[in-house]
Amino acid sequence: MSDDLNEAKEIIETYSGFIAIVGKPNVGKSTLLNNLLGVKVAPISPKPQTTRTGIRGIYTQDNKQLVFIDTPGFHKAHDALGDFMNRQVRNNLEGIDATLWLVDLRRPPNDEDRSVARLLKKINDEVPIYLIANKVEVAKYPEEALELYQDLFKADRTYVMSALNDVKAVYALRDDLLKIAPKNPFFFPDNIRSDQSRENWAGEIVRESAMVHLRQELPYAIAVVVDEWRDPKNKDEPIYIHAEIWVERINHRRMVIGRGGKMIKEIGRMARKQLETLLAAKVYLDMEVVVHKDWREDMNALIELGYAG
Ligand SMILES: Nc1nc2c(ncn2[C@@H]2O[C@H](COP(=O)(O)OP(=O)(O)OP(=O)(O)O)[C@@H](O)[C@H]2O)c(=O)[nH]1
Ligand SMILES: [Mg+2]
Repeated sequence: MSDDLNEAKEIIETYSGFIAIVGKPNVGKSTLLNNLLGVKVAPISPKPQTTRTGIRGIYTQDNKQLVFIDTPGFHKAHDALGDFMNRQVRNNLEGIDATLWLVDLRRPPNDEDRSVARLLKKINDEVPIYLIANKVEVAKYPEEALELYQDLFKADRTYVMSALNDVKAVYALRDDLLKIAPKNPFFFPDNIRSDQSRENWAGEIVRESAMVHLRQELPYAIAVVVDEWRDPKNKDEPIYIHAEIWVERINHRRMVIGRGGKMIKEIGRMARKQLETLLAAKVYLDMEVVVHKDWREDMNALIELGYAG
């Protein structure tokens, strides 16, 4: 083969790897995913169990591609939705090239961390597992906590960071992961950042806002379906998005709407602002609160929402 041909062959050689992000609820998995990508693909909230499905976020740099899989927080399930979420974690640990195990350095490990560690022990030995010790900037005893996590499971590497604030640390992790991506064709086109439809993505932004605003059990009794998205004919007009907010009972509906519609207005305002910033366009967000009795235990409803299988 001539030198020219050798060179050409090198240029088209591609590397691509699947990387799972796992940990108990609320440790910062989705925050890390969004910051690894530099765009918001996954919802984030201060409440546990925000992420419900395995969301793929894709990062491409030259001839290398990383496919990150953000998983729901692994937890003790209490209903069919919780079972589905835990299954999403287990299923996404197959066929991967590396795992990022996130923990919250503010506290020592608890039972949920111990269940995650048991899950990690079942992963094929050849797959590297990186311990990401997160929230270091707000941890009082980071060294002591880190030691306890390291005792739980012997990871191949450890990164101590703030996924929220320390972009440099996040990018250093990303650079290391680019180095271990195996030789593979790209699994996604190089301009794609997520495998979600735009409707699903917008629904997650609305659900994120609902989770932030609602209290007690209510955030968990909500699902959002975007069933209409209309791009405007003329650029000065807004994008029209219709979102159904599902609740389990009539009294939930009352609480989501709030006195004089105050709560739904707040939820809508925050969601619309986010959508407008992320889409760099005006958005008309039309929301409707619908009662689907006990949808979290209703297999047909779970299938319709994509929370089954
Ligand atoms: N101080 C601090 N807060 C963080 C950091 N990373 C994430 N958070 C916050 O922790 C909360 C949970 O973050 P998420 O990214 O939704 O956590 P998650 O692990 O995806 O949660 P689930 O989807 O519920 O399992 C949010 O309020 C984040 O802003 C960090 O490095 N430092
Ligand atoms: Mg999450």
